[in-house]
Amino acid sequence: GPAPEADGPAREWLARHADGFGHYVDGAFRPSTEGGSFETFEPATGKPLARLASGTATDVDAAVAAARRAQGPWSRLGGHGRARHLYALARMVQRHGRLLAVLEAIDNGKPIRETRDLDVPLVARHFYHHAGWAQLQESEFAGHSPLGVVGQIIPWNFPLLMLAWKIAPALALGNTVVLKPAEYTSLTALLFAELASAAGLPDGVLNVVTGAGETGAAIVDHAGIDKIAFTGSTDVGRLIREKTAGSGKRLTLELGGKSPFIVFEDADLDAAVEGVVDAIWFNQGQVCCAGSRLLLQEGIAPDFVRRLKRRMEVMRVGSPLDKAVDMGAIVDPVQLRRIEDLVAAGVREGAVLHQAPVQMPDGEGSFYPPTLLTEVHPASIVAREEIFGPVAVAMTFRTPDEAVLLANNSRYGLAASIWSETVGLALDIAPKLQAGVVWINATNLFDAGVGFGGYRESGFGREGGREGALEYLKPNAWARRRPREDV
Ligand code: TXE
Repeated sequence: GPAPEADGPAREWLARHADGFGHYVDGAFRPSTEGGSFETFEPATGKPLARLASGTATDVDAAVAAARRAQGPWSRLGGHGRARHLYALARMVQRHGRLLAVLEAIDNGKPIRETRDLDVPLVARHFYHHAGWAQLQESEFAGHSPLGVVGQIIPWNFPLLMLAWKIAPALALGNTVVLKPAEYTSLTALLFAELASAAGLPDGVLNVVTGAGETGAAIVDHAGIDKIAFTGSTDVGRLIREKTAGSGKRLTLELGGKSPFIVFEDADLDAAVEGVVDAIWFNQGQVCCAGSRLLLQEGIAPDFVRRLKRRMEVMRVGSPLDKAVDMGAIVDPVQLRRIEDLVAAGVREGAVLHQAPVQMPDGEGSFYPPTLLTEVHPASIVAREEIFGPVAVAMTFRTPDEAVLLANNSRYGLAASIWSETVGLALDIAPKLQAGVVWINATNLFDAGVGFGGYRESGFGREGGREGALEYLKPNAWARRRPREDV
């Protein structure tokens, strides 16, 4: 196969920070006020990777104060002025794309092929897209103003992409940010902050405070924050909703999913098999909108499962820096254990386990093979719970109506994917699915211009496009007294 991706520059960057990272507040890195820190590990090897500062309420307070000072000038810069900065951030991501892609692969465990060809290009595109909204702000959103200081808490499955989804619209529309990356994967956010300073982003516009759940809670509780935007687990989302109720803070939540992937008898089965690969084995299945519930029409179910098992046999699991692998490592041993426990529970409840005999890397890395569970009962735990790993669960249906019922039999409502060569059938089913996004003969497509988000326990609010922009603005009902000559 091809030579592994060169990781020299990323390792050198890490070595320069061997003494540990601080929080990025007001344009510079600062140690944690109480000196607390924690270690992170490389998912593919289990080896220590970096030492990060644990953010306290005092650290959050300093970040909020810096963001508050910066917000007036940032807002007064106007849409065109801010667009210049967003274009600069987009170009900066492209210029340092290789370094960011390698660091993301090392820190998260996802394959370099994905970070290089998807995460990083989508990040750049998100900033370009939102530079456009900044330029259009005065004309498109007349009568709206920025919210102020926003607190943003992101997960570990797409560390840099979730940073972009959060900060690009917030900054474009005149807000300033206090961002907390996930504790497993904070490195690309810290590198981004370092690069943003060098690219001339004014101090205090973006602040990054690292730490675990307590640091996130300190952001949620801070009285000086005007909005919380959260992506993560449904449990933490619920807690944040309770805590912010009545606080006056705006809130958007992007939470879990258990998205249906519906294959009708007349589907292009080869295309649908590739769709499953993308739906559930992309990013090791750690995707909020992963097509994790495979709903197969009875007539093709045995054939489809046969084809899928053959496809599983040629999946390659290995080092994230190997350019030929399809799947890298699971982000952390805790998550790996969660996947193993859920699969074991599924088997106890009667599901049949299919794991291809793919070669797994040696050593202490957190790897898990591509997995399929069949004979899954719709009421069983693996049919209901988000596994957040490379595990598809298959069920069958007879009629289109039954497919809709089964698809909607979930507390979530993030995404859905329909596979059929009959356009009339697909278009009939699509609006009946309770999902924030429905793909037809496709899956996992993202566009900076299209609002992404869920219903029900998948959360509320949209990210991307016009709807996403409005989540960072407030409407003003005001009128100026007209001078006499206007009357
Ligand atoms: O999520 P958490 P975890 C799901 C997925 C996964 C499970 C657990 O099923 O297996 O959640 O993952 C911060 N106040 N998803 O435990 O804890 C935390 O530090 C404020 C789906 O890692 O929700 C991190 O920055 N913040 C999901 C962020 O919340 C708090 C992506 C997300 O971590 C906090 C991730 C608190 N009390 C997990 N506690 C998706 N929809 O994509 C934690 N955090």
